[in-house]
Amino acid sequence: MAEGTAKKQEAPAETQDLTDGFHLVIDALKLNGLNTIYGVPGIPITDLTRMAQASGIRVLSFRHEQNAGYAAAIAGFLTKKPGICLTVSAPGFLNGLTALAHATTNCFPMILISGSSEREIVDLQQGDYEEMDQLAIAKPLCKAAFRVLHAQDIGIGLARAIRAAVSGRPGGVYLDLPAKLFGQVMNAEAGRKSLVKVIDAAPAQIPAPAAVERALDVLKGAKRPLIILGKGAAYAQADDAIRDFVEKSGIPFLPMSMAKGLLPDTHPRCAGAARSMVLKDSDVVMLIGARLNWLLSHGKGKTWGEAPKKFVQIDIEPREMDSNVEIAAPVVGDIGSCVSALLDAMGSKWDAPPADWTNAVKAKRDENVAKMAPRLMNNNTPMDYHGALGALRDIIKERPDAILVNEGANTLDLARGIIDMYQPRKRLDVGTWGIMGIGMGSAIAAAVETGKPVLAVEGDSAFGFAGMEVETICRYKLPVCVVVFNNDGIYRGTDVNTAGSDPATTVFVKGARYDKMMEAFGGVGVNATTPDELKRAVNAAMDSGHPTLINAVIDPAAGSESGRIGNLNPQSVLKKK
Ligand code: ADP
Ligand code: TZD
Ligand code: MG
Repeated sequence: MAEGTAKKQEAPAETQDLTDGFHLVIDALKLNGLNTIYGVPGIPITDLTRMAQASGIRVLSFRHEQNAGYAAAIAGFLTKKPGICLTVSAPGFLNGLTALAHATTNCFPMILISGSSEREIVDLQQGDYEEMDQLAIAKPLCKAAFRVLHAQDIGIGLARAIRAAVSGRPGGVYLDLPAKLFGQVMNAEAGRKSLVKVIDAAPAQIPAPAAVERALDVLKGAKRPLIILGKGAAYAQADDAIRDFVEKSGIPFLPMSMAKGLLPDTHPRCAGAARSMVLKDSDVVMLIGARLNWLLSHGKGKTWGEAPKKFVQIDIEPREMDSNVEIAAPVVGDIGSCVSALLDAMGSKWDAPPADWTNAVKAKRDENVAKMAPRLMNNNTPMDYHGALGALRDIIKERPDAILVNEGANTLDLARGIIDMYQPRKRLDVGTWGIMGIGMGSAIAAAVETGKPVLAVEGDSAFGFAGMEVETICRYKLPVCVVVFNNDGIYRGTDVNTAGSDPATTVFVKGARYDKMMEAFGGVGVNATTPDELKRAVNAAMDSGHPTLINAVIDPAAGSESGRIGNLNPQSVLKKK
């Protein structure tokens, strides 16, 4: 009561030219164009969320910090500005930390700002409310971590966080703000002067001319060249230069999952549907913003075949070179600058790759597309993945500016192959870790940051990691259509536990109706049992922009263990068949 009354009173004249930690944090964010916060309120940041909202910052209040963190991470990917996630101390901080580590792993710029307890008590381990040495815990899991103890350092603290997040290889940054900081008062004018507007936060990194020449020499010597576009290329927003380079060089390109759409999957040079062949048979491979990690079988082994390879790699991180295999021509710099420099140095005349190679790639691709086509047209009930995804594929073709969010195992791997993308940064998925649970946070951030309709295609298990955020989607009235591929479980819904009455570990309640979850919060729920029903329901959702969840009933026997990566499962020689 007393607190409420005090707040309503006019500030005394002598305090009117004062500011405090709350206001300085908000002013510093706004000064740097950071106008959206994803988070969960509570001690000590509840008032910060209120005051931020009052100041015009959009504050998206989630049901769990991990989802707010995933939203911030993908906002960073979409905008090239650090996505901001705001949490309370200890448990809220830890809930956000998975997302911060995910952002760092994926090279997405993000800042996790967490309130924390009093240093004096934390350092003496005297048991404060939600006590935890958060800075120390965050450090190994992010690109940089900072703590601000004095209100006059808030501007510098945020400037350091922004630069660390977006410069060089982007990543996650932790900013620790102890409770006491928010109430610290200082002269308003001095406060204003202490803020920093970060100039040129991610400076261009121009490649050395010799590196550019070396790369072109290697490409010129190629008989069967291939370009691999990764999500770093999507992030770089150098879309025109990349298209020009692919088209001028005439080299077939293979998009990694989140680089799909950088050039349309239907582009004549796209080798997406001939992936196995181009990886095996190519002789020179140029990586643009893609790492030779597990997703590319580390650049060696069966996937890459017998043909000797030479690699050209464009990356902003010099230490990425030779991480898995020798890189014959490293080009270190930002992708926009590197690709422009390559285009300039290519001059007006550039010989296309040998026609027997480009024709062979095209033939393989056409063959695979034709093989797949009839499966995508089936109208089976219960649906299989191909029938259901065939319907969604048509929808994205008709609505190429919609954003596709995708997670699951079979639901992910098959959708990636089946749904063509036509525009850059329209496909958001599980990223480098293959993490489940990113879907709802990604969908919310995609809708908020772009204003475009979002289609989230979710395995039933994947959806469950963050299902409660359908309330958030309804509360903010976001144009998100969630399709849950409900096959009663993880990979398949058919496992049986023969040892007792408990269900098998991979199966869920049979016949569950996820659509009812959306209805509980005022959204639209639909149960779809055929591809036609599914298509109608998604089109209606995307036309109306109303939050919608479609429970797509998928044959529990249709999937395979771990989708396309079953080979990564360790096998016990003692396992009973
Ligand atoms: P994918 O999973 O799609 O193969 P990765 O996440 O493995 O992609 O690789 C992305 C790479 O892009 C990282 O090595 C990162 O350093 C690099 N990168 C990110 N942004 C830029 C940029 N603006 N310029 C150059 N390289 C970048
Ligand atoms: N936990 C986290 C955070 N990430 C993970 N990747 C997993 C667990 C393990 N996992 C996968 O790799 S896929 C998956 C799990 C639990 C779910 C697959 O089931 P689904 O998709 O229903 O989402 P399908 O269509 O049934 O294959
Ligand atoms: Mg499933």
